[in-house]
Amino acid sequence: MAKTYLNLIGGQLVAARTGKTFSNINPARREDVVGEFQASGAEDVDLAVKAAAEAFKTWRLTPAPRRGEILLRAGQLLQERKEQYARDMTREMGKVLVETRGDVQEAIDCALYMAGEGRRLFGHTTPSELQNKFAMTVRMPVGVCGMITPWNFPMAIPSWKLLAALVCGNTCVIKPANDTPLSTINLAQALVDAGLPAGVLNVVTGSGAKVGTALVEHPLVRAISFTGSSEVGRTVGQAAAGLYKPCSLEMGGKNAMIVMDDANLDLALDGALWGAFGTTGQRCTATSRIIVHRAVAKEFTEKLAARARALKVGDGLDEQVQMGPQVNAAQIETSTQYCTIAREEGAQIVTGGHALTEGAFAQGHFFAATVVAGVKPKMRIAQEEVFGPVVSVLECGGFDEAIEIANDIPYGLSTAIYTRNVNLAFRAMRDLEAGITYVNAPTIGAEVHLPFGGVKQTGNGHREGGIGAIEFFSTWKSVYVDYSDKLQRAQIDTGE
Ligand code: UN1
Repeated sequence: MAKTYLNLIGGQLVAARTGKTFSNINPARREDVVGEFQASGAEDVDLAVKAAAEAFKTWRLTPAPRRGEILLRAGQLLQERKEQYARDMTREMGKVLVETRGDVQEAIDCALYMAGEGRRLFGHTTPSELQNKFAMTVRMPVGVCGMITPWNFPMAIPSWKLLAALVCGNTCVIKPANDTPLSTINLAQALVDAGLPAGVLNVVTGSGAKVGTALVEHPLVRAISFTGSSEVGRTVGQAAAGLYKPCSLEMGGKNAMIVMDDANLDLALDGALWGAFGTTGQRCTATSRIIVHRAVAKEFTEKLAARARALKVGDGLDEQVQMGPQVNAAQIETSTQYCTIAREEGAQIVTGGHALTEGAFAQGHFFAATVVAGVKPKMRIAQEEVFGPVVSVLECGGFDEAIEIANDIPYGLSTAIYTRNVNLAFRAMRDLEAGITYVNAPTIGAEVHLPFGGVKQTGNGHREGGIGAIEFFSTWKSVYVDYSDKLQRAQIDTGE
């Protein structure tokens, strides 16, 4: 019998008022039920938000360095529990153990960074235009924050949002993805064990339509942070806009790696393989287009296909396995459809292009590592996010054309260029329209202390990670202190 997990509301583990649960299934072995989780509804969200609003009264007054110390302790607990939490994550999400260890590590890194932020949270002092008057800015918490998080980084992404929000003095209600609720519950457990007071963090599991919507719309929720598809993000953003709520959206990508003719080709191949097939291609930063200089395209494509074919696919809990399953049947369906679309558009599937269903693969949701060649910039396979192990190779005649192709998409998250020409590297850093650019490294692998996010349909101008997240989860207050003992009028008493 699989274990039943409960919501965390006001410091208590409680069942959903709906009385319903849903099963969390291991995508590598469907008969393995990771657990039963609460299929919550609007009433559960209401209770959680009210608990968070109550806890805000004292949490906002807790000195930020004290808040940071709790995060530091949580980071230490995550370190101690890293292996168990990584295994839980591979079981519910599918990605291989080295990667789920990395996912937990990202939460640890974030905890250490945000713990330090408890002793910074810097504002400014600035001269007043009047005599005997003092001016400064201070960061204030926003209030109760609602978070909606995806399944591909089940602990890292919740940590980016929660830990930044918490150190700033906010209280939180988080709705994790239905495919991966356990990793968020594990993160919450570490925070609770580290001493986070009751109600400061609340976890409500369930569907986006019921729990997500109720969270966005709840009048006591003051800010929303969402990571997921551009389609859902638009709905979340529209709802939040109608309620005048600050809303951070981090969404899709169609990330390009440019490989110039002077590149170290073996290095570029290593990068392409990791960027395209790491996390089974299910990262918003995944390398999904490789724009290769014509002079090296044939050699590069052949070698990439050979490397892709040689990848060991299987259950991520097996240390020998290099690429795990996709997270669920719907993702397999999407990958399959995009391979059909690519064929119909006239591109060639060089390797892969289909689900893996033989033998042990039949028990899970596996898809072959896929390389598509002969892709033209305007094809759907070159424009739309697949979120699976499917990478397109496009040819270019030179640097300017490469940049043009790279930018000719609706998204702008991550980009990369492989070249040994320092001038081209700097031009790429300047000209690629994206929130992130890598030189001689693949499109994945952002570190927590740098701003994370993108332009165009990838985001709505906010950033996660480090100081970017602090900006979103705090609000500025400008404070003026007049110690002249007389009425001084700004803009009027100019001293002339
Ligand atoms: C995501 O794909 O949604 O930069 C996040 C990276 C990871 C985070 C990815 N650190 O690839």
